[in-house]
Amino acid sequence: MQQYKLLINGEWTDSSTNETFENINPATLENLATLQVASGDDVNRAVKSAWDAFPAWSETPPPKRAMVLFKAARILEERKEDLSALMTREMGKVLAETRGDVQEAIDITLYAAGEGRRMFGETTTSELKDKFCMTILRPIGVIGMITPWNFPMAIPAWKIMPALVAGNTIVMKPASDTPLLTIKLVEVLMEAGLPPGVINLVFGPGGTVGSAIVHHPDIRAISFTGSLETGKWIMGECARSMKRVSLELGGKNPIIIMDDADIDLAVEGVVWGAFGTTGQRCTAASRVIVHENVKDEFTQKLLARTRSLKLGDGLHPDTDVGPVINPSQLEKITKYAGIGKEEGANLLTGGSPAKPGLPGYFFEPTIFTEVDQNMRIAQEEIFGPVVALIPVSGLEEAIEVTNNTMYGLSSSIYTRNISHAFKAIEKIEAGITYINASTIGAEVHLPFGGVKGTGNGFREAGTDAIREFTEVKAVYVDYSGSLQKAQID
Ligand code: UN1
Repeated sequence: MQQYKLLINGEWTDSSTNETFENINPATLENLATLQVASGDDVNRAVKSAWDAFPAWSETPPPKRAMVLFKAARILEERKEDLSALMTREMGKVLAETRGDVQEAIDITLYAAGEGRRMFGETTTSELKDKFCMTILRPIGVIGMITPWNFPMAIPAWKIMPALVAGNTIVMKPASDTPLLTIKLVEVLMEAGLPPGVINLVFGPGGTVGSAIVHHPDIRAISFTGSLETGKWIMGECARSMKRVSLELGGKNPIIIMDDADIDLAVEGVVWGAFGTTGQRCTAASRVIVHENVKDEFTQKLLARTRSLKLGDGLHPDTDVGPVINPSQLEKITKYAGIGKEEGANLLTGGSPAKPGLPGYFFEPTIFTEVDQNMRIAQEEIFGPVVALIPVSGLEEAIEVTNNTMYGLSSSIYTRNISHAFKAIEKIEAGITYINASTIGAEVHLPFGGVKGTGNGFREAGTDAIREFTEVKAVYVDYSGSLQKAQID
């Protein structure tokens, strides 16, 4: 059994605790590896190592930093199959999706590498003669990153790659359920020539290791993807030390189905959005807001498709839906199925844990119908294969229901009416709106993030990728040779 130590200054070094934790396959309960738990002192060492590496890395020209990423992308492409299979074993989702996760990591690596030659500022005029004005992008310093388990490689890569090109150094704590894929990603970067100390990895619980990162006085910014609850806590803690923080939190993502929609297409979109990744995406479709004129046809077709889904080990080619990540998630999803019943929603199918011949953590794909928009199952993020169908009588009501949530990440409308589509684009409060496509599958060259409780205004990937990890400096060059005074008549 492989045991992983902490990565500090380019070396795998023993933690100062004697504690370890296990990395478990959620389908088979096979133990894949053990990992050492970091202490506060270990986090201090990691932060020191990141600062020691900072001067040389931040002074390396961005196009040169980017060359490490181009090389890393090539290595990731060569290893895509092996990494995907390992990810399915570690995280559970089916092989087609773990290939997608690795591909997304490759895409952002190439995209961020390209940004090495596009770190544009602005140039502008001055209100004074013989004076030149511009902005430049500067690295922030040491960044603390805390990542979730549902995209074990793509989400760490969304953060790491732009931060590196921008010249920062990193202390990262990957999710305790899926550290292996982050380790593999960082190993690839080191093979590609990343200098020691530029990325440091520490492992262990959020309550101790995550907290030590959040509270560390020498970490300048935190980038976190995870739950709203933890995000709020991090933001509050960072306020005390004026630490910059970017948050990507939950979603309660709607699909609106109008009575002019292609119903078969909409059914495929809902199945993919609600049950793909076993519903464990922050972009997962968890509310279906369906026009009453097509409700019955849609519901029947959705039920038939849902019943045809096969649960199992994601490595098996026949499996459609893999396990959920761990026992506490299984318990949470089971609890929500109970809440839905108590609230008076109609449980159409599913609602219970499943045992598809494997000992792992499976839950039946679940549909509730006749859901009221204010029920807890229509408001709270369940993060499992559970979808709530809410009937509405028209577009206006559909948009009202859509926006009746504390979140605002992804959203979708199925309609053949162009004016419905554009009204939805305009009125839906969300960071992402899809027309005639599901809520999942954002591409890396567009900004990713959401409004309201989903985040704090930052976007990852896309044209904002570098912005998340840089400070803007305004520069004034006065070549008049005399004292010129702006704003003074
Ligand atoms: C997430 O669930 O946290 O758009 C990220 C998507 C993926 C990323 C999801 N590209 O569904």
